[in-house]
Amino acid sequence: MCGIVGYLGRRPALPILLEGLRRLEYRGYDSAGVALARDGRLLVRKAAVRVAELTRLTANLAGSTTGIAHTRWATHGPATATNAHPHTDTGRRIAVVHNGIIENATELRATLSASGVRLVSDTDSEVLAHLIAAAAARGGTLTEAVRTALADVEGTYGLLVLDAERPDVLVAARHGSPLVLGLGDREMFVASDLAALVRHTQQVIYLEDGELATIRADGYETRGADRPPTVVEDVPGDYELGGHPDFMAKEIAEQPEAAQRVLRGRLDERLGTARLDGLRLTARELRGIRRVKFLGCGSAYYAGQVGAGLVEELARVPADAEPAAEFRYRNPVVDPDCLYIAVSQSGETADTLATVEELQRKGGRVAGAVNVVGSAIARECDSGVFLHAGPEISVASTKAFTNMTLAFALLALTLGRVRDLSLGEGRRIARALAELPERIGQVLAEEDRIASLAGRFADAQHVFYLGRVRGWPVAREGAQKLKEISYVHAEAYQSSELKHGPLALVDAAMPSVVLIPDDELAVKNLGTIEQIRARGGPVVAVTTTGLAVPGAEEVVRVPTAGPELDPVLLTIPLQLLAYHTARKLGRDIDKPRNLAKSVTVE
Ligand code: HGA
Repeated sequence: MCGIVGYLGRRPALPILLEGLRRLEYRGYDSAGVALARDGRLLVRKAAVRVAELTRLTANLAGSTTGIAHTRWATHGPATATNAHPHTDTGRRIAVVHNGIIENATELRATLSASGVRLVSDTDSEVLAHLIAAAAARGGTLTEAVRTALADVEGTYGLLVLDAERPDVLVAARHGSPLVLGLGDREMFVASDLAALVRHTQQVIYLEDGELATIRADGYETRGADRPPTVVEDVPGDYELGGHPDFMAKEIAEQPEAAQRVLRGRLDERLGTARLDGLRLTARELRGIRRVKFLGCGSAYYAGQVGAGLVEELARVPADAEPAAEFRYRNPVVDPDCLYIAVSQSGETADTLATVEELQRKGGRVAGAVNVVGSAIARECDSGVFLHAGPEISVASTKAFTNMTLAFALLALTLGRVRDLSLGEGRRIARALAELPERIGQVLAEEDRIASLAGRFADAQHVFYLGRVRGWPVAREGAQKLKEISYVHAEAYQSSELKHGPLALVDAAMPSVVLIPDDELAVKNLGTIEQIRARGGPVVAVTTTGLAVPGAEEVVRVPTAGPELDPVLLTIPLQLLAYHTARKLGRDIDKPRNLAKSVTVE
């Protein structure tokens, strides 16, 4: 999605802005631009180009210490130079960069046009520049002008405003789209994402929703209460490849350490339980929970489905997962005894955030399962579980997905142990969880062998991913991974559904990946392989060591962590299969077409 960077201080702004945009490239974008204030004028360069090209286009723009910059992911109007941000008013006094959607843009455009303003772009965002310029022309501070203009605006925004006549100030406003201020030494940074800041400062202020900040080189002001800066843990290396060919490879490889981080300090092997202090629930309150519902989008939803299985299995509490947007729009019946878990890597997913707000309006109890500390969902839910996966840059989720499933295993264990899960069983699960990071490392050690299978998928038009019960969410996540980064059509089905329709598609050209956890359903899964083989379909079985899998042409094995936790391990080879298929096809792995990392628009 779009990225915003701003700088105000004692150094030349341009290199800092461009470097910031480069750090935000991973989010996906189609055009880029920058505006600087110099000698009372705005210098603007923008085009439907990559940041490297923008750097060439701006080579002659030096000499300003204040500026704003943007990478656009179009929602209104095609990716052209005119539609790229920053947008300016007709007099070129005000420049704005905007993330989000102005919902009443059509009406505002009509009103502006009627008053003689000539709009030059197709975007919703341009109206902001004209409205702010009109307010600024009436006098007062830039902050007042922005506030006045926003009173007429409906929709979502992360907004940063530059006034050519007042280069000592920037104004930032947030409503539904994240913005974070970075505090430097006589310099201030602004960005939509920490990635653009951590090279310069570890001290940040997350703007609250509805907040408007006046930023000067020596600090910032808002109407909100003073708050101490958050000290971020991320370091610049988190945003660098460190010898890996791309971020997805790096993030897959990081999973053993990432898994250790989500478990650290939360497992009690002696008492066979876990501690999730961030949930802020006493044992009695945990016992009072009668249902658990996971809400997320894409991989976060599939991780929630793994979580729901674990909660039902270990705690015998009814649980399910649902796409956050579906839940929100069907006027849900909110159950006061249900624990709702909002799952999001970025913590900024617009659909999930809106779901949290809907739940809170209806008196639901909602906790976050979020990777980014300080993100909107993390702040909106006053309780939750941080995923501690570290920054995830690649659009396709890997380590965050794994950490989601592990966090949910901890939740299931906690809920189980305040109910009927015995000490012995609790200890078995806790031990298996403690060993999981090492087991993940063992799966990763098989990468070359798994990579050798990728050719089968690279040549295929369509691939089935099949699983039942514990294997079903794994199959869904596997299919999702393949389609999003390789663009090979992949569909997941419950193995039991195959013969009720999809089997008609199976032939020699359609490979199937069959998930076979070593559980009581293994025999049934072996039967699924037979059904496919009888129709000439090639089969890659993904299973645990020790289980004989006759019939499959290829077998990928993972060490077992016990039937309950095997889904976590079975996911890892599917990440590698998707990754190596995408590599064989020469795809842009970290930035697949049409997708963005954190989906901050509806
Ligand atoms: N609506 C604006 C900004 C889009 C956006 O925030 N994408 O993530 C536009 O289309 O320019």
